[in-house]
Amino acid sequence: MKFDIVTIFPAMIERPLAEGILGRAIERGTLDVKVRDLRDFTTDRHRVVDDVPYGGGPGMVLKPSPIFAALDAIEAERGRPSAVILTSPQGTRFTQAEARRLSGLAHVVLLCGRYEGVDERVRERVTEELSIGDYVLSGGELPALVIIDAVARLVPGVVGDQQSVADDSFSRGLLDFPQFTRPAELAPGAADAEGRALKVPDVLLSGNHAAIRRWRKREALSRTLARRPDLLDGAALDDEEQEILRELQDGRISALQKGKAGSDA
Ligand code: 9D3
Repeated sequence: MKFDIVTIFPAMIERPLAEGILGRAIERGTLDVKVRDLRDFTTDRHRVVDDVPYGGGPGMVLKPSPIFAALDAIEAERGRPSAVILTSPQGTRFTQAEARRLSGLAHVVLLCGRYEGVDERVRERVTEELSIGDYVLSGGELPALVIIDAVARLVPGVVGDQQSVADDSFSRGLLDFPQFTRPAELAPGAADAEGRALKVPDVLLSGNHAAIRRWRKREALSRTLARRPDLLDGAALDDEEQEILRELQDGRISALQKGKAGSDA
């Protein structure tokens, strides 16, 4: 899959992309990512990319011409992209479903917004406008990295273990179950705030794979019920999971009737 990222801060994008799973996929050629410095598409001596807003007001606006020139250069060099995405606080919310949809495209251009915004005429060339959430960032570079990371790991061959992609909590619609690694007991005598020993649950050491599977389902469901009940509406649950969920919900209701709060465990 091909990506082009247009930004006034190429260094903000380049280093993170060279690391980890994406870095390896780029080395192998599974992903083809080009980062474009918007200033390279200016024609004036000072390489100016922004200007004051017509009508007055605070802040600066990204000029349209360098952006049009960058998009023309990308198309000339790499062909017509499948999508041109503008990152902006006005965008629709980027979700796992959006990531899945974009991962099926051959060539995606990401335009990183900055300052108070971009000249409205740029939207002529934009096919979608995406926000990553309701918080104020200083520009679209981190959102572009978030989008490329979430999309690229769904591209076949990018993540080594496709099973881990398929099992992913958000693709399944549940939060993850708790994970443990060695040692089975921490610093003999060590205890958590409630005085419990910092021990790995016995079931995980039992070798009883059916019991382990059921424990993990229960933990994932109980966490999701406690922390993100909104996710349960869209979750694809098998028969066993539906049964466990009903048990948990019943437990919660009877706990409330006894005047206790529902517990996470
Ligand atoms: C809606 C906020 N605007 C009110 C005047 C000002 C403004 C704030 C921050 C304009 C641009 C920005 C820079 N942010 C992004 O470019 C951005 C963003 C974000 O801030 N939050 C979540 N997703 C995104 S995607 C791009």
